[in-house]
Amino acid sequence: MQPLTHALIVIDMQNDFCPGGALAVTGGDDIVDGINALMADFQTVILTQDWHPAGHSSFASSHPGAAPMQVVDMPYGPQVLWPDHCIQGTPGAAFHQGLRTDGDLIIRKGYNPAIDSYSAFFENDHTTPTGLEGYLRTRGITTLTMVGLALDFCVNYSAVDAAKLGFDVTVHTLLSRGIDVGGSLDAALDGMKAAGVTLTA
Ligand code: VGL
Ligand code: ZN
Repeated sequence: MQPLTHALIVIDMQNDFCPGGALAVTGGDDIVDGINALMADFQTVILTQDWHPAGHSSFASSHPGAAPMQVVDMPYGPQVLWPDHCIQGTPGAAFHQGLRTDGDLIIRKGYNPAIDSYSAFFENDHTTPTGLEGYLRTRGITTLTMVGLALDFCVNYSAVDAAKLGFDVTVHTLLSRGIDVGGSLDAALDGMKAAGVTLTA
C-alpha cells in the first residue's frame, strides 16, 4: 500500500475516449482493468472527467468551416479543434462502465464554454486553477501517479503542470493511451521528460 502522501490520478476514463466514442483513443478501454488494480494500492484516488457544455469552443462544430483536428488560435493560444465530446450529462461523458469510480474526489474540467482545460490543475490559459492543487496540498499529498486518457493531451498537461507545481510525478505509460495527432505523442513524451516527470511502463 502506498503511503498517505501518495495519490493516484485517473484521467478522463470516459466513454467518448474509448472505442465507439466520439473521440475514441485506440485501446482506450484496454487499460481499465489495470487501472482498477492499481487503485487498490492507493489510499487516495482522484478521477478527472472532461465535462463540456454543448457548443464548447474546443469543438470544431462551433467554428464555421473548421474540421476536427484542425488547430486554431484562441485568445489563450493554439487550440486543437475536436469532434463534439464529453458533453455534460450524456453517456459519452460517463465513466467507462468497468471503471471503479469509488475514489476520493472527482474533478470535472472544461466546463467554461470559452476555454478548454486539458490539465487537471489549470485551464488552457495555464493560469485559471481548478482547485486540485489546494486539495492535494491541504491533504499533505506530495507524490502523484497518473494514468488514463489521453497520454498526449490531458495526462501530459496534468503531469507537466503537477511537476511545475513541485509534485513528484510518475506517469504509467502502459496504463495510458495517446491520440497522436500531428506528432503529439512524441512531443508529449519529450515534454514530460523535460519537465522532470518519471515515465514508467
Ligand atoms: C482530451 C482532447 C479533448 C483528453 C480532452 O482527455 O486528453 N483530449 N478533450
Ligand atoms: Zn475535451
